[in-house]
Amino acid sequence: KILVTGALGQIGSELVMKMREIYGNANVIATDIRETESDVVQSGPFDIVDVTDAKALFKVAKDNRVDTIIHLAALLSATAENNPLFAWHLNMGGLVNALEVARELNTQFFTPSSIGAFGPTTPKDNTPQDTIQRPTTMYGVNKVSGELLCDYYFKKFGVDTRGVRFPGLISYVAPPGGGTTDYAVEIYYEAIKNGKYASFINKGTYMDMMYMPDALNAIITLMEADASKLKHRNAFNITAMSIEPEDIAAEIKKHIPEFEMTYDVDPARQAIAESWPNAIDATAAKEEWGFKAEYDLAKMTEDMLAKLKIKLGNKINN
Ligand code: VAH
Repeated sequence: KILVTGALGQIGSELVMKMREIYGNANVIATDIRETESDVVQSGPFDIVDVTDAKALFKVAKDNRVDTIIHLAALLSATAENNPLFAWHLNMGGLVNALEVARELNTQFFTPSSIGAFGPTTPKDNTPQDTIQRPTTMYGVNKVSGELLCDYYFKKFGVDTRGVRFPGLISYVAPPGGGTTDYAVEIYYEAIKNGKYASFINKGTYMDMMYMPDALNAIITLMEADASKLKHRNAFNITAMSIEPEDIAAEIKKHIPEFEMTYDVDPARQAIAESWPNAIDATAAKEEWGFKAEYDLAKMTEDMLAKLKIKLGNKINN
């Protein structure tokens, strides 16, 4: 049985549904800090759990006899930068509670890291799997600490911890919450709704990105990988594309020729973006567990626009 925290977030909303398809509805227990009208809540077990409440988290894991914990509950980069102390409390308090449950119940464990775990002194192009990690954001500090803590629980207590450094994730099911890469999601919604978008990240700012289906496959492939083949654990560089706002605008224009891109740069999120790599190297993930991405910018854009036309079209028509 699999316990997912942060199950109503951008990744959780889709990962829970995919895991229920694969492993059975009753075998994926979704939890989040609140309950909403959603497929996740309606299609299988759901509990309200605050991951900073160690006892509550342990109880839901023990009562359901889980053997795998997917820990997604966290604040993303921009939100964390606005509330750094709360971010430390939730991101690190939640993580150590989840790791303790994994240790006590001897479960497998996944939690994501991010390209945000790198900083201004990290090589920006072809960023190696093993390199300098001196992030300058609270989110980055949380992600590097999280990587080290997960490796520690593996080495010290034998907990089977695994993780990936996610690039910006693009999806149409649940909106991301407070990320720096969210411009790459908003642009598709605005292209459909208004035919124009003012990006808060400046032109020429390259970041790694990935379409959600590839992110979900990466989690499941890594968790099912042969442990003896893993030279790394927390966390693997993975990416599908390195793009800047103009690249997305140009691809959207192939479908919506009248689309207009402008810039209204947010200095705070621009500064975060500039502290991150342009393009990371995912060789270790490919070699150690067969990571591969199916969606490039063209394929992602085609799918995003088609799916959002349906999703937003329904709303506009009703
Ligand atoms: C964020 N979407 O922007 C997340 C992610 C690499 C970006 O960590 O904070």
